[in-house]
Amino acid sequence: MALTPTTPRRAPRRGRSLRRFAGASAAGLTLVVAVAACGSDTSSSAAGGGAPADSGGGGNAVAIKNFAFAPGTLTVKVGTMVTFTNQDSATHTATADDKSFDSKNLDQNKTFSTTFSKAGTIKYHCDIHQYMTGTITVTG
Ligand SMILES: [Cu+2]
Repeated sequence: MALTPTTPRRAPRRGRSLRRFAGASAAGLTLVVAVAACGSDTSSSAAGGGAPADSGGGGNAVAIKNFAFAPGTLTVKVGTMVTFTNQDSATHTATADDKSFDSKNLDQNKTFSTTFSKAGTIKYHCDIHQYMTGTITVTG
């Protein structure tokens, strides 16, 4: 006899809590969809912004390729660091005619970086193949 009144009291409580749960999960789904939409927008705009920055950074790189410096003439601003990368299997150097910088021997895929702190025109060459020449113009 004592159990009979208890059962109907519990039943409505379960019903109410189920309805509350259903409402909460519907709201939760809406939030998940909104967050997912924001996430895809953010990643696509970030990828679009990254590409121009990367190509801009290529302006102070010199490749040593097919027994030549590329580009052969480079103009940079004072304080710019220039990186030479030897892409040949042959060893090369990037040596300033006035010896203001000298990479020494660069094997394949080795890099040498130097920073130009003074305005002027610097001619350079490969110490091993002296017909390989390049020019860096540093502007103030
Ligand atoms: Cu060389």
